[in-house]
Amino acid sequence: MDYFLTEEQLMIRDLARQIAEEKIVPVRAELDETGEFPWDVMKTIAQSDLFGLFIPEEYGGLGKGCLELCVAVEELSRACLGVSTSYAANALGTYPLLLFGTEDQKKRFLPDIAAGKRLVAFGLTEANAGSDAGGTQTTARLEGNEYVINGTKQWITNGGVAEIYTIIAITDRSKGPRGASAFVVEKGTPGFSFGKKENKMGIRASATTELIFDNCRVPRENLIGKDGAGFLVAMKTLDSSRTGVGAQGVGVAQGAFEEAVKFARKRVQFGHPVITFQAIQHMLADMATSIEAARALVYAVARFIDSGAKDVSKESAISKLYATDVAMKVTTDAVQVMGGSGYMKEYPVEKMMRDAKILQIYEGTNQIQRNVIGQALIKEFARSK
Ligand code: COS
Repeated sequence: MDYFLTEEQLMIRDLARQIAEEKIVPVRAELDETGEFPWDVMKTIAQSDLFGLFIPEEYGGLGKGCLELCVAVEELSRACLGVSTSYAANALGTYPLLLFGTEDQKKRFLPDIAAGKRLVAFGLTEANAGSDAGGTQTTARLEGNEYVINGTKQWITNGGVAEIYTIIAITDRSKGPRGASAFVVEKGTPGFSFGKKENKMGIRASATTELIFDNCRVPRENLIGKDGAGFLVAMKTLDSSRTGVGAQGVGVAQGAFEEAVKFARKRVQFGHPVITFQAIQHMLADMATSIEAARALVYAVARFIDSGAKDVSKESAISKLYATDVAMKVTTDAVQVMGGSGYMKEYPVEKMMRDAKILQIYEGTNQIQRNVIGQALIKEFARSK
């Protein structure tokens, strides 16, 4: 289907597709097996300027928006969700600086991020603060001109490999969600270390660790936005990034669908290629339909975000919810179409199915997306009365 992408957007898609096919497909099974971080691929992405896609030109980026980022993320995800997670998490970690950073912070950090010289991670989740983002226990105490951070963040994508961390910590517990603040912390800051690397079911090429803060002192200038604005920074960051998770869902679903079609054309049973059987055709038809619907939704929401709309919570949750549920269904069905072969590691679809599961969990579980959508609807109904 034609989504009327501009020449430039098509070039971005082709560039990301070329990197995916030439640099990611040949190594994805090995990365999945070893759990090694894809440094070589990151270097190629950096050379192609794709890290700077969504960063304004004045800070060394290409000045594009959410749609271009989604197009690139989709193509990388079609090849490997582990690699695309490392790439997309970089954008997630950058949004707090982009949306709320001071001019000085932007000048200090964005050019290196755009050039792919330094990776970024976003640190919100903790042992007791996952879906309940307001349950943050990590603290930041102001002492003179420094904040002293204490606590542990959990399951942080790009943990250990990133140089720049945007994190949420409580500066005033008595104020509830309004007592949280956002900070930027650089790797190497005394008192900041990493826990063990997690051994995951999928997206194994991506790095996931704890962030440990033990009397970690950062200058006051590292506060992002106002003291007490941390919950808002986190929510606006997630509003901006969730459509990208939807794009990951479209990409991995597309990749699995293509593998299933390729296989069904070759596999012969009862004297015929299995693609000639209606049972298989109906599954492929449903897969193709849901992928197209998910892509149309993700692109539409990305365009809505790029239009400068103020409140995109509901729409971004809708796109994440729908496209990632599609990803889980389509990758599972791809394994089914391929039968015993689909279950084996010789083919990439079992990995795609394992990888897809995280999309329904991270950046807010799909149950939380329904809560966000439901709350937005209640507000809309109240306004329309
Ligand atoms: N934009 C702006 N403001 C927002 C907002 C948004 N997207 N979401 C909430 N707020 C505001 C609310 O309006 C409310 O303001 P008031 O105090 O003025 O009423 C305040 O923030 C607190 O909101 P709420 O009461 O809805 O907070 P909850 O603690 O109930 O949490 C959810 C809301 C569940 C939506 C939030 O905790 C969430 O998104 N959780 C998932 C987090 C997540 O994605 N984790 C994954 C790890 S990060 S990769």
